[in-house]
Amino acid sequence: MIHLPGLPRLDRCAVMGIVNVTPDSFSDGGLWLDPAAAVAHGLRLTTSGADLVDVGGESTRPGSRRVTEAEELRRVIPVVRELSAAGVAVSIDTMRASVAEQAVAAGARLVNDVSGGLADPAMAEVVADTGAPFVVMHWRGQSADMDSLAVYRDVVADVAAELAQRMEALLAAGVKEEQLILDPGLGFAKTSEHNWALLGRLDALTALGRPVLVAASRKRFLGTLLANPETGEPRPARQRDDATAAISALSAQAGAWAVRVHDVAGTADAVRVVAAWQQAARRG
Ligand code: PMM
Repeated sequence: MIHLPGLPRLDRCAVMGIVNVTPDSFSDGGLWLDPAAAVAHGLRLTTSGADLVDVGGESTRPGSRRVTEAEELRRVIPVVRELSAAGVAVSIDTMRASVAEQAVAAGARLVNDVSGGLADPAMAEVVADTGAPFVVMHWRGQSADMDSLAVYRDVVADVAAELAQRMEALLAAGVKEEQLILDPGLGFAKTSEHNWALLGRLDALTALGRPVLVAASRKRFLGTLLANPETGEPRPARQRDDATAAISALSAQAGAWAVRVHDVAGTADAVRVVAAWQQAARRG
């Protein structure tokens, strides 16, 4: 069983629910911008079966611009503090070391950095100092220009090699191996084909020896897969939750440590089905 410092021990794939405290995230932008609404949503996700709640204050949708540090802090810190005080295991989704540091001081137990420590040179030191688990997502550049960076020789081998390099750099900066969690970064400098290739070969990431987080929830490649056969229109983001739950089940079966989702209920059921199935298979 995987154990990460400060996080609950589970005998199944963990469910990370999403609270985006942003006006512009692609599927829930503007819904939880008010701190009280964000806290209420985080508590609802916990009741629906989330093991962790990921709070973010900056949208990373393709083409998006950065928010200021002051604005990001203003959005996330009260939400992190209140959810943590209510006993929720909170994860802070940020590329900024200062935000990570203050969020951990406010009770966050995990730092989720979509840049894997690349966007802010101070991140590694903060993560090393806090000792909190750290999600190292595969990332090649800011969202404003990431689509032009989706060029790979072999996407599975390249992403695995780039994550291995990141792990080495973080270890050299004082982060402990037991803190590291890896994430393929679906949709970040990746086409639909790249995303599917990475999902189909999750074993290439689990082989790196650290827990793997899969964050496919409502992403564009699901909209493309489920496009209206007549018009070719992508399936709208809010109608991609059944497909997301299917990905959660398959990720759990493939050995993912956790899945990060907007709609927690379907995925909470899916990971329990997989755990029961695997237990039965072990009994033979
Ligand atoms: N994707 C988004 C935001 N945060 N964090 C991790 N670790 N991995 C991801 O793929 C990821 C992330 C963008 O999606 P959202 O708007 O649904 O939060």
